[in-house]
Amino acid sequence: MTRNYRFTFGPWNIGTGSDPFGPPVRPDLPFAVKLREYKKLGFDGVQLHDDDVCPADWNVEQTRRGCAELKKILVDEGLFAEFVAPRLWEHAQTIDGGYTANSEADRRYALDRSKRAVDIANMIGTRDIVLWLAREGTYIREAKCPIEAPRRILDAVNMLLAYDKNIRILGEMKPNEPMDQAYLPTPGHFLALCYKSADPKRCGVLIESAHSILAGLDPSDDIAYALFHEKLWSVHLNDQNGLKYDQDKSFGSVDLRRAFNTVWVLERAKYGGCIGLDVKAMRTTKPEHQVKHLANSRAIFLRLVEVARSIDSSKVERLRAERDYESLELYIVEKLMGK
Ligand code: GLO
Ligand code: MG
Repeated sequence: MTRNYRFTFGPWNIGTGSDPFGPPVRPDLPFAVKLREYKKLGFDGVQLHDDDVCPADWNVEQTRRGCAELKKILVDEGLFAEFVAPRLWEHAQTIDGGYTANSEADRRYALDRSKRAVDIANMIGTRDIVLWLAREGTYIREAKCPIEAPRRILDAVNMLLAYDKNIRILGEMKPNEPMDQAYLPTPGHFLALCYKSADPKRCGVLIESAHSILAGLDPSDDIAYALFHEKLWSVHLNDQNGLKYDQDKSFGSVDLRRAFNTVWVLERAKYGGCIGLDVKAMRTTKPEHQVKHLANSRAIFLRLVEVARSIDSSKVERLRAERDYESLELYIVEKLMGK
């Protein structure tokens, strides 16, 4: 059952519970300790920011050593690195964004740091670079030129594609938070940019459920659209209770039918990428339970795979042909209720 799917998450998915209104409520686990949890939880690979691997201000030699050390730990633990994402939202030079910052010096910083993320990816053995364009947007519309902004993002993508002829770029789009309005707010926007890039074959998307929901879209339809383009190269599955801050709730915990449709479309398409679970523990979670949200999300995913595999597709086709969507709905809901 599990053999088709490889599960991944990032070190940020085991957290201290701090939020904008309060300090940590759980101890901050060292990265090496987090890495020991992966296999125990049934996960196969690690998603990484550049500075999860080593600090962003390390020189070439220090970076090379940092990468070699992490690579060795990954090999020892039997894990692989899924992707590297340049963290372009915490440094002082990314206050106004990375690629779309108004300051030329700040844009240069973002480009240099992204190239370094490619070097890190090569050293730890992955060809996938994820761009979550956190601060590429505005708080007020007048702050930046919305025609120039996508051009700057495209130039950055092209620069990375030219810098390394092997890497792939995966856009992870999100409509808001931290910005009021993000540029390229949905996977559809980024897919259009892929086709304008210097090498469309190496440009695709990572789709996160919560981000689609925040954009008012259904994650399974967003995922299906990227599958149609053969550009769904990773996912961040989680859940989201309505239009508010990005919650990263456990997969399927809010809307089981929405989660089922996500799994069902991945199953039908024989999706071969990783199942990333970008989930956060509740702030109320005790330290001894702080990885349960990961185990639970994986378990819910696998349970929904079983449900998807138990669907009688000829029955679905017959009900579609008869336009009997009332019966089709009851059939699916009863499946979800264990019948
Ligand atoms: C935030 C994003 C973020 C990314 C991560 C890797 O909303 O989901 O957690 O997934 O930085 O790109
Ligand atoms: Mg994410």
